[in-house]
Amino acid sequence: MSGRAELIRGFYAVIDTAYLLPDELSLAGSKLLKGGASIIQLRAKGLNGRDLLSAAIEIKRLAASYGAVFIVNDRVDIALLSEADGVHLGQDDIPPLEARKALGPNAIIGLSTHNEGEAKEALSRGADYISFGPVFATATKKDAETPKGLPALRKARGMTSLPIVAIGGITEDNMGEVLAYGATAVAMISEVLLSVDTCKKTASIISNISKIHPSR
Ligand code: 3NM
Repeated sequence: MSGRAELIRGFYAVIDTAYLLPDELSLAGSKLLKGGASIIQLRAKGLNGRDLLSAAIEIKRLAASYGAVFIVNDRVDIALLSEADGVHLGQDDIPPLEARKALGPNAIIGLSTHNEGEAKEALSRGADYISFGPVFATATKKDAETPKGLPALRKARGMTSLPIVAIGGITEDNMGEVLAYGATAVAMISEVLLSVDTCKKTASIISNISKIHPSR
């Protein structure tokens, strides 16, 4: 397990090709970072390897200049080549322990979970943090499972000592409840990327999280 997992808390930003064209990815990264994001994941389903790697290298450079953590979704190869801080893996992706062999002991490795059993197993599978979702209904992930709800998030909290990034339908309005039910961090995609001003929205979310939960 990486000692850097404690960096996973508060607002977890995601740059997603669900809402951005390939040439908009790094600009979105700058806006999120200017707004104060300290964790940024690049989630680019369907982007070819060449374009994905070049976006990852650029966003890693930007994130590093702000001292922010940069995580690549799914792709261990792109995480390695872009010198990302970590990778976020689905249940059916390369297993976390195998990803660690490639990325090394300091890599921050996240694992998507959708039920109590997956949350419980994540630590022994080598994850540094888990995501749990979808907490609420989401239009962003087409194959998302049915919403799990806040009580399921609380149960997942009871199953693991790892940081939990809640995801799915989270907004600035409901994030306080999500944190109260045990999330260590809140991931929001459409709420931020579809907002009129991504930078201001990010700053507002971060300022509100620190008011609700000064420790996050
Ligand atoms: N993963 P939004 S839900 C990428 O349940 C993703 O694991 C999920 O997008 C999971 O903040 C989701 O726009 C989409 O609802 C989250």
